[in-house]
Amino acid sequence: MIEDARQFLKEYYDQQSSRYFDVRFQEVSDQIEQTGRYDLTTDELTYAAKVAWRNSNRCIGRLFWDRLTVVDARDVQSEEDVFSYLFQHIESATNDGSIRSMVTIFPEQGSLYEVRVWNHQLIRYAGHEREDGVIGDPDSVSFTKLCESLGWQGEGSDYDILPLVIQVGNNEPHLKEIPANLVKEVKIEHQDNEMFNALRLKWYAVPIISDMKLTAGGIDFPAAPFNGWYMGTEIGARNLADPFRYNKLPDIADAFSFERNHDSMLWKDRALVELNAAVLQSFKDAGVTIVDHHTAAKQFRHFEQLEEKSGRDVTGDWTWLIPPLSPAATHVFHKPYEDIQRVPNYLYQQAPYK
Ligand code: HEM
Ligand code: NRG
Repeated sequence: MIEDARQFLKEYYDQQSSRYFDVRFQEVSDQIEQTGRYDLTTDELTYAAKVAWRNSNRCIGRLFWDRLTVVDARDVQSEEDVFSYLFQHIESATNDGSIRSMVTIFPEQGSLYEVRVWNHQLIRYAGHEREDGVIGDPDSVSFTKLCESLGWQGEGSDYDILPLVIQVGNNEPHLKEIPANLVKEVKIEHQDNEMFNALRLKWYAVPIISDMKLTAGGIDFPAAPFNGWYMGTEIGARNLADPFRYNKLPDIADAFSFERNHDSMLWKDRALVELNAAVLQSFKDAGVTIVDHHTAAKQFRHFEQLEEKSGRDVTGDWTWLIPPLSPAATHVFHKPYEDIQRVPNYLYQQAPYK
Protein backbone atom coordinates (compact mmCIF):
# COMPACT_ATOMS: atom_id res chain seq x y z
CA MET A 1 0.00 0.00 0.00
CA ILE A 2 2.82 2.42 0.82
CA GLU A 3 4.30 1.92 -2.64
CA ASP A 4 0.92 2.41 -4.37
CA ALA A 5 0.31 5.51 -2.26
CA ARG A 6 3.77 6.86 -3.07
CA GLN A 7 3.28 6.41 -6.81
CA PHE A 8 -0.08 8.09 -6.81
CA LEU A 9 0.89 11.01 -4.56
CA LYS A 10 4.06 11.62 -6.58
CA GLU A 11 2.02 11.92 -9.75
CA TYR A 12 -0.57 14.12 -8.09
CA TYR A 13 1.86 16.58 -6.51
CA ASP A 14 4.11 16.60 -9.62
CA GLN A 15 1.28 17.72 -11.85
CA GLN A 16 0.48 20.45 -9.35
CA SER A 17 4.18 21.41 -9.56
CA SER A 18 4.05 21.47 -5.80
CA ARG A 19 6.92 20.79 -3.40
CA TYR A 20 4.43 19.43 -0.89
CA PHE A 21 4.97 15.78 -1.87
CA ASP A 22 7.66 15.00 0.73
CA VAL A 23 5.60 16.31 3.64
CA ARG A 24 2.44 14.58 2.48
CA PHE A 25 4.12 11.27 1.75
CA GLN A 26 5.78 11.26 5.17
CA GLU A 27 2.39 11.80 6.78
CA VAL A 28 0.77 9.03 4.72
CA SER A 29 3.50 6.46 5.27
CA ASP A 30 3.51 7.17 9.03
CA GLN A 31 -0.23 6.67 9.10
CA ILE A 32 -0.05 3.42 7.13
CA GLU A 33 2.66 2.08 9.43
CA GLN A 34 0.68 2.95 12.56
CA THR A 35 -2.83 2.02 11.45
CA GLY A 36 -2.49 -0.04 8.26
CA ARG A 37 -4.46 2.52 6.26
CA TYR A 38 -4.72 6.14 5.19
CA ASP A 39 -7.25 8.49 3.63
CA LEU A 40 -6.91 10.42 0.42
CA THR A 41 -7.88 14.07 0.73
CA THR A 42 -10.95 15.07 -1.28
CA ASP A 43 -8.67 16.89 -3.76
CA GLU A 44 -6.49 13.82 -4.20
CA LEU A 45 -9.55 11.60 -4.61
CA THR A 46 -10.99 13.99 -7.21
CA TYR A 47 -7.82 13.84 -9.25
CA ALA A 48 -7.65 10.04 -8.87
CA ALA A 49 -11.19 9.60 -10.22
CA LYS A 50 -10.33 11.72 -13.28
CA VAL A 51 -7.08 9.91 -14.01
CA ALA A 52 -8.89 6.59 -13.57
CA TRP A 53 -11.19 7.69 -16.42
CA ARG A 54 -8.17 8.80 -18.49
CA ASN A 55 -6.75 5.30 -17.96
CA SER A 56 -9.94 3.46 -18.97
CA ASN A 57 -8.70 1.61 -22.04
CA ARG A 58 -12.14 0.69 -23.30
CA CYS A 59 -13.55 4.23 -23.24
CA ILE A 60 -13.71 6.35 -26.41
CA GLY A 61 -15.05 9.34 -24.42
CA ARG A 62 -11.80 10.16 -22.64
CA LEU A 63 -11.20 13.60 -24.19
CA PHE A 64 -13.31 14.99 -21.36
CA TRP A 65 -11.47 13.21 -18.52
CA ASP A 66 -10.64 16.47 -16.75
CA ARG A 67 -14.30 17.56 -16.70
CA LEU A 68 -15.74 15.14 -14.17
CA THR A 69 -17.86 16.11 -11.19
CA VAL A 70 -16.59 14.07 -8.25
CA VAL A 71 -18.84 13.63 -5.23
CA ASP A 72 -17.07 12.51 -2.06
CA ALA A 73 -19.59 10.24 -0.33
CA ARG A 74 -17.15 8.60 2.08
CA ASP A 75 -19.19 9.92 5.02
CA VAL A 76 -22.22 7.61 4.63
CA GLN A 77 -23.25 5.59 7.68
CA SER A 78 -26.55 4.03 6.65
CA GLU A 79 -28.58 2.66 3.76
CA GLU A 80 -30.64 5.87 3.82
CA ASP A 81 -27.49 7.92 3.25
CA VAL A 82 -26.51 5.74 0.29
CA PHE A 83 -29.93 5.95 -1.39
CA SER A 84 -29.91 9.68 -0.89
CA TYR A 85 -26.50 10.08 -2.61
CA LEU A 86 -27.58 7.77 -5.46
CA PHE A 87 -30.81 9.70 -6.10
CA GLN A 88 -28.79 12.92 -5.99
CA HIS A 89 -26.37 11.46 -8.52
CA ILE A 90 -29.16 10.50 -10.92
CA GLU A 91 -30.80 13.91 -10.69
CA SER A 92 -27.64 15.95 -10.93
CA ALA A 93 -26.07 13.87 -13.73
CA THR A 94 -29.30 13.94 -15.76
CA ASN A 95 -29.54 17.71 -15.35
CA ASP A 96 -32.76 17.84 -17.40
CA GLY A 97 -30.98 16.24 -20.35
CA SER A 98 -27.84 18.35 -20.40
CA ILE A 99 -25.85 15.45 -18.99
CA ARG A 100 -22.99 16.05 -16.56
CA SER A 101 -20.16 13.49 -16.27
CA MET A 102 -20.07 12.47 -12.65
CA VAL A 103 -18.82 9.92 -10.13
CA THR A 104 -19.96 9.37 -6.53
CA ILE A 105 -17.40 7.67 -4.31
CA PHE A 106 -18.50 5.65 -1.28
CA PRO A 107 -16.41 4.27 1.64
CA GLU A 108 -13.46 2.05 0.80
CA GLN A 109 -13.20 -1.70 0.89
CA GLY A 110 -12.63 -3.06 4.39
CA SER A 111 -14.13 -0.08 6.20
CA LEU A 112 -17.06 -0.33 8.60
CA TYR A 113 -19.51 1.26 6.18
CA GLU A 114 -18.12 -0.27 2.99
CA VAL A 115 -20.77 0.00 0.26
CA ARG A 116 -21.72 -2.22 -2.66
CA VAL A 117 -24.27 -1.33 -5.29
CA TRP A 118 -25.62 -4.61 -6.66
CA ASN A 119 -27.07 -3.07 -9.84
CA HIS A 120 -24.94 -3.12 -12.99
CA GLN A 121 -26.19 0.39 -13.86
CA LEU A 122 -28.27 2.63 -11.59
CA ILE A 123 -30.93 2.88 -14.29
CA ARG A 124 -31.70 -0.27 -16.25
CA TYR A 125 -34.63 -2.29 -17.54
CA ALA A 126 -35.75 -5.57 -15.96
CA GLY A 127 -35.77 -8.87 -17.85
CA HIS A 128 -38.66 -11.22 -17.06
CA GLU A 129 -38.15 -14.83 -18.09
CA ARG A 130 -41.35 -16.38 -19.50
CA GLU A 131 -42.03 -19.71 -21.17
CA ASP A 132 -41.92 -18.19 -24.66
CA GLY A 133 -38.91 -15.93 -24.09
CA VAL A 134 -37.84 -12.85 -22.16
CA ILE A 135 -39.92 -9.70 -21.66
CA GLY A 136 -37.65 -6.68 -21.33
CA ASP A 137 -33.85 -6.80 -21.28
CA PRO A 138 -32.48 -10.38 -21.35
CA ASP A 139 -29.24 -9.05 -19.87
CA SER A 140 -31.08 -8.25 -16.62
CA VAL A 141 -32.71 -11.65 -16.03
CA SER A 142 -30.56 -12.82 -13.12
CA PHE A 143 -30.58 -9.43 -11.36
CA THR A 144 -34.36 -9.19 -11.87
CA LYS A 145 -34.79 -12.58 -10.17
CA LEU A 146 -32.67 -11.36 -7.29
CA CYS A 147 -34.89 -8.26 -6.91
CA GLU A 148 -37.96 -10.50 -6.93
CA SER A 149 -36.43 -12.67 -4.22
CA LEU A 150 -36.13 -9.47 -2.16
CA GLY A 151 -39.85 -8.79 -2.58
CA TRP A 152 -39.87 -6.54 -5.65
CA GLN A 153 -42.35 -7.00 -8.46
CA GLY A 154 -42.24 -5.20 -11.79
CA GLU A 155 -45.17 -4.39 -14.03
CA GLY A 156 -43.99 -6.97 -16.52
CA SER A 157 -43.51 -4.48 -19.36
CA ASP A 158 -40.57 -4.38 -21.78
CA TYR A 159 -39.22 -1.36 -19.94
CA ASP A 160 -39.66 -1.78 -16.15
CA ILE A 161 -37.07 0.33 -14.33
CA LEU A 162 -35.26 -1.89 -11.84
CA PRO A 163 -35.02 -0.81 -8.20
CA LEU A 164 -31.70 -0.01 -6.52
CA VAL A 165 -30.18 -2.78 -4.40
CA ILE A 166 -27.40 -1.68 -2.06
CA GLN A 167 -25.44 -3.16 0.79
CA VAL A 168 -23.70 -1.37 3.65
CA GLY A 169 -21.04 -3.18 5.70
CA ASN A 170 -22.15 -6.71 6.53
CA ASN A 171 -25.84 -5.78 6.54
CA GLU A 172 -28.39 -7.53 4.35
CA PRO A 173 -28.98 -5.87 0.97
CA HIS A 174 -31.66 -3.12 0.93
CA LEU A 175 -33.92 -2.46 -2.04
CA LYS A 176 -35.65 0.77 -3.06
CA GLU A 177 -37.48 2.01 -6.17
CA ILE A 178 -36.04 5.07 -7.91
CA PRO A 179 -38.61 7.90 -7.84
CA ALA A 180 -40.07 7.92 -11.36
CA ASN A 181 -39.62 11.68 -11.75
CA LEU A 182 -35.83 11.23 -11.56
CA VAL A 183 -35.63 8.81 -14.49
CA LYS A 184 -35.41 10.49 -17.88
CA GLU A 185 -36.27 8.35 -20.89
CA VAL A 186 -36.31 9.06 -24.62
CA LYS A 187 -38.85 7.68 -27.09
CA ILE A 188 -36.99 6.42 -30.13
CA GLU A 189 -38.92 7.62 -33.17
CA HIS A 190 -38.18 7.80 -36.87
CA GLN A 191 -39.07 11.02 -38.67
CA ASP A 192 -40.84 9.45 -41.62
CA ASN A 193 -41.91 5.94 -40.67
CA GLU A 194 -45.12 5.37 -38.71
CA MET A 195 -44.61 1.60 -38.55
CA PHE A 196 -41.25 2.18 -36.87
CA ASN A 197 -42.90 4.47 -34.31
CA ALA A 198 -45.54 1.82 -33.66
CA LEU A 199 -42.75 -0.36 -32.20
CA ARG A 200 -42.75 2.09 -29.25
CA LEU A 201 -39.03 1.84 -28.64
CA LYS A 202 -37.39 3.86 -25.89
CA TRP A 203 -34.22 4.02 -23.82
CA TYR A 204 -33.12 5.79 -20.67
CA ALA A 205 -31.03 8.94 -20.93
CA VAL A 206 -28.04 8.28 -18.66
CA PRO A 207 -25.77 5.21 -18.44
CA ILE A 208 -24.47 5.05 -14.84
CA ILE A 209 -22.16 2.05 -14.37
CA SER A 210 -22.37 1.02 -10.74
CA ASP A 211 -20.64 -2.38 -10.49
CA MET A 212 -17.02 -1.41 -11.12
CA LYS A 213 -14.56 -0.46 -8.41
CA LEU A 214 -12.27 2.54 -8.39
CA THR A 215 -8.71 1.70 -7.39
CA ALA A 216 -6.45 4.61 -6.42
CA GLY A 217 -3.32 5.01 -4.32
CA GLY A 218 -3.57 1.44 -3.04
CA ILE A 219 -7.17 1.92 -1.86
CA ASP A 220 -10.19 0.20 -3.46
CA PHE A 221 -13.63 1.81 -3.64
CA PRO A 222 -16.09 -0.98 -4.54
CA ALA A 223 -18.93 1.52 -4.97
CA ALA A 224 -18.07 4.42 -7.28
CA PRO A 225 -20.93 4.75 -9.79
CA PHE A 226 -19.91 6.92 -12.76
CA ASN A 227 -21.54 8.24 -15.87
CA GLY A 228 -21.01 10.26 -19.01
CA TRP A 229 -23.51 10.25 -21.85
CA TYR A 230 -24.34 7.68 -24.49
CA MET A 231 -22.66 7.15 -27.83
CA GLY A 232 -25.64 6.37 -30.09
CA THR A 233 -24.36 2.97 -31.20
CA GLU A 234 -24.48 1.61 -27.65
CA ILE A 235 -28.26 1.82 -27.90
CA GLY A 236 -28.83 1.52 -31.65
CA ALA A 237 -26.25 -1.11 -32.58
CA ARG A 238 -26.23 -3.13 -29.37
CA ASN A 239 -28.96 -2.73 -26.71
CA LEU A 240 -31.90 -2.60 -29.11
CA ALA A 241 -30.24 -4.60 -31.89
CA ASP A 242 -28.29 -7.56 -30.50
CA PRO A 243 -30.17 -10.84 -31.11
CA PHE A 244 -29.64 -11.66 -27.42
CA ARG A 245 -30.89 -8.23 -26.24
CA TYR A 246 -34.00 -6.45 -27.59
CA ASN A 247 -33.50 -7.99 -31.06
CA LYS A 248 -35.44 -5.30 -32.96
CA LEU A 249 -33.78 -5.53 -36.39
CA PRO A 250 -36.36 -7.89 -37.99
CA ASP A 251 -39.27 -5.65 -36.89
CA ILE A 252 -37.47 -2.54 -38.10
CA ALA A 253 -36.67 -4.12 -41.47
CA ASP A 254 -40.35 -4.98 -41.85
CA ALA A 255 -41.36 -1.43 -40.95
CA PHE A 256 -39.24 -0.24 -43.89
CA SER A 257 -40.29 -3.17 -46.13
CA PHE A 258 -36.69 -4.31 -46.58
CA GLU A 259 -36.73 -7.82 -48.09
CA ARG A 260 -35.55 -10.34 -45.51
CA ASN A 261 -35.32 -13.40 -47.81
CA HIS A 262 -31.55 -13.28 -48.18
CA ASP A 263 -28.78 -12.11 -45.87
CA SER A 264 -27.10 -10.72 -48.96
CA MET A 265 -29.83 -8.10 -49.28
CA LEU A 266 -28.21 -6.41 -46.27
CA TRP A 267 -31.52 -5.88 -44.49
CA LYS A 268 -29.83 -6.02 -41.10
CA ASP A 269 -27.32 -3.37 -42.13
CA ARG A 270 -30.04 -1.11 -43.54
CA ALA A 271 -32.19 -1.58 -40.43
CA LEU A 272 -29.17 -0.73 -38.25
CA VAL A 273 -28.61 2.54 -40.07
CA GLU A 274 -32.27 3.56 -39.73
CA LEU A 275 -32.36 2.62 -36.03
CA ASN A 276 -29.13 4.46 -35.25
CA ALA A 277 -30.29 7.57 -37.11
CA ALA A 278 -33.55 7.43 -35.11
CA VAL A 279 -31.66 7.10 -31.78
CA LEU A 280 -29.48 10.15 -32.49
CA GLN A 281 -32.35 12.27 -33.82
CA SER A 282 -34.67 11.31 -30.95
CA PHE A 283 -32.11 12.19 -28.23
CA LYS A 284 -31.40 15.46 -30.01
CA ASP A 285 -35.10 16.34 -30.28
CA ALA A 286 -35.58 15.46 -26.59
CA GLY A 287 -32.67 17.72 -25.60
CA VAL A 288 -30.66 14.84 -24.13
CA THR A 289 -26.88 14.78 -24.65
CA ILE A 290 -25.65 12.05 -27.00
CA VAL A 291 -22.72 11.66 -29.39
CA ASP A 292 -22.55 9.82 -32.72
CA HIS A 293 -19.64 7.44 -33.29
CA HIS A 294 -17.92 9.59 -35.95
CA THR A 295 -17.82 12.62 -33.67
CA ALA A 296 -16.78 10.48 -30.70
CA ALA A 297 -13.88 9.04 -32.72
CA LYS A 298 -12.77 12.55 -33.72
CA GLN A 299 -12.90 13.61 -30.08
CA PHE A 300 -10.85 10.56 -29.18
CA ARG A 301 -8.27 11.51 -31.82
CA HIS A 302 -8.05 14.95 -30.22
CA PHE A 303 -7.53 13.21 -26.85
CA GLU A 304 -4.69 11.16 -28.34
CA GLN A 305 -3.03 14.36 -29.62
CA LEU A 306 -3.34 16.14 -26.26
CA GLU A 307 -1.95 13.13 -24.42
CA GLU A 308 1.00 12.98 -26.77
CA LYS A 309 1.67 16.68 -26.11
CA SER A 310 1.56 15.96 -22.39
CA GLY A 311 4.18 13.25 -22.83
CA ARG A 312 1.89 10.33 -22.04
CA ASP A 313 1.23 7.24 -24.17
CA VAL A 314 -2.43 6.51 -24.80
CA THR A 315 -3.32 2.96 -23.87
CA GLY A 316 -6.47 1.38 -25.27
CA ASP A 317 -8.42 -1.80 -25.87
CA TRP A 318 -8.99 -1.77 -29.64
CA THR A 319 -11.71 -4.41 -29.53
CA TRP A 320 -13.84 -2.08 -27.35
CA LEU A 321 -12.74 1.28 -28.79
CA ILE A 322 -13.95 0.59 -32.33
CA PRO A 323 -17.65 1.41 -32.70
CA PRO A 324 -19.97 -1.51 -33.57
CA LEU A 325 -21.29 0.37 -36.62
CA SER A 326 -19.01 1.30 -39.56
CA PRO A 327 -15.84 0.83 -37.51
CA ALA A 328 -13.52 1.21 -40.49
CA ALA A 329 -14.95 4.67 -41.16
CA THR A 330 -13.18 5.87 -37.97
CA HIS A 331 -9.42 6.34 -37.50
CA VAL A 332 -9.49 4.05 -34.44
CA PHE A 333 -9.95 1.00 -36.65
CA HIS A 334 -6.74 1.68 -38.56
CA LYS A 335 -4.23 1.90 -35.74
CA PRO A 336 -3.03 -0.37 -32.97
CA TYR A 337 -3.46 0.38 -29.26
CA GLU A 338 -1.54 -1.09 -26.36
CA ASP A 339 -3.87 -2.56 -23.76
CA ILE A 340 -1.66 -1.88 -20.74
CA GLN A 341 -3.44 -1.34 -17.45
CA ARG A 342 -2.47 1.80 -15.51
CA VAL A 343 -3.71 2.90 -12.09
CA PRO A 344 -5.82 4.68 -10.87
CA ASN A 345 -8.52 2.85 -12.86
CA TYR A 346 -12.06 1.52 -12.87
CA LEU A 347 -11.96 -2.29 -12.62
CA TYR A 348 -14.31 -5.24 -12.72
CA GLN A 349 -15.00 -7.04 -9.46
CA GLN A 350 -16.82 -10.19 -8.43
CA ALA A 351 -20.61 -9.66 -8.33
CA PRO A 352 -21.99 -9.97 -4.77
CA TYR A 353 -24.76 -12.27 -6.09
CA LYS A 354 -24.66 -14.96 -8.86
C1 HEM B 1 -16.68 2.33 -21.85
C2 HEM B 1 -18.28 6.25 -24.19
C3 HEM B 1 -17.78 8.79 -20.11
C4 HEM B 1 -15.38 5.07 -18.10
C5 HEM B 1 -17.24 3.16 -22.80
C6 HEM B 1 -17.81 2.72 -24.05
C7 HEM B 1 -18.25 3.82 -24.70
C8 HEM B 1 -17.96 4.95 -23.88
C9 HEM B 1 -18.93 3.85 -26.08
C10 HEM B 1 -17.90 1.26 -24.53
C11 HEM B 1 -19.12 0.69 -23.89
C12 HEM B 1 -19.55 -0.62 -24.44
O1 HEM B 1 -19.13 -1.01 -25.54
O2 HEM B 1 -20.35 -1.27 -23.74
C13 HEM B 1 -18.28 7.28 -23.29
C14 HEM B 1 -18.83 8.58 -23.55
C15 HEM B 1 -18.70 9.29 -22.42
C16 HEM B 1 -18.05 8.46 -21.43
C17 HEM B 1 -19.45 9.04 -24.86
C18 HEM B 1 -19.16 10.71 -22.28
C19 HEM B 1 -18.66 11.60 -21.47
C20 HEM B 1 -17.12 7.99 -19.19
C21 HEM B 1 -16.86 8.35 -17.82
C22 HEM B 1 -16.16 7.31 -17.26
C23 HEM B 1 -16.02 6.30 -18.28
C24 HEM B 1 -17.30 9.66 -17.16
C25 HEM B 1 -15.61 7.17 -15.85
C26 HEM B 1 -15.44 8.22 -15.02
C27 HEM B 1 -15.57 4.01 -18.92
C28 HEM B 1 -15.19 2.66 -18.58
C29 HEM B 1 -15.59 1.85 -19.66
C30 HEM B 1 -16.17 2.75 -20.65
C31 HEM B 1 -14.52 2.19 -17.29
C32 HEM B 1 -15.47 0.33 -19.77
C33 HEM B 1 -16.77 -0.27 -19.25
C34 HEM B 1 -16.74 -1.79 -19.23
O3 HEM B 1 -15.66 -2.40 -19.28
O4 HEM B 1 -17.84 -2.38 -19.18
N1 HEM B 1 -17.34 4.53 -22.71
N2 HEM B 1 -17.81 7.24 -22.01
N3 HEM B 1 -16.60 6.74 -19.42
N4 HEM B 1 -16.13 4.05 -20.18
FE1 HEM B 1 -16.76 5.69 -21.16
N1 NRG C 1 -22.82 0.01 -23.22
C1 NRG C 1 -23.51 0.26 -21.97
C2 NRG C 1 -22.90 1.40 -21.20
C3 NRG C 1 -21.38 1.31 -21.05
C4 NRG C 1 -20.72 2.61 -20.72
N2 NRG C 1 -20.99 3.64 -21.70
C5 NRG C 1 -20.87 4.95 -21.47
N3 NRG C 1 -20.37 5.27 -20.26
N4 NRG C 1 -21.22 5.80 -22.36
C6 NRG C 1 -24.98 0.55 -22.28
O1 NRG C 1 -25.77 0.76 -21.38
O2 NRG C 1 -25.33 0.60 -23.45
N5 NRG C 1 -20.41 6.48 -19.71
O3 NRG C 1 -19.92 6.61 -18.56
O4 NRG C 1 -20.88 7.43 -20.34
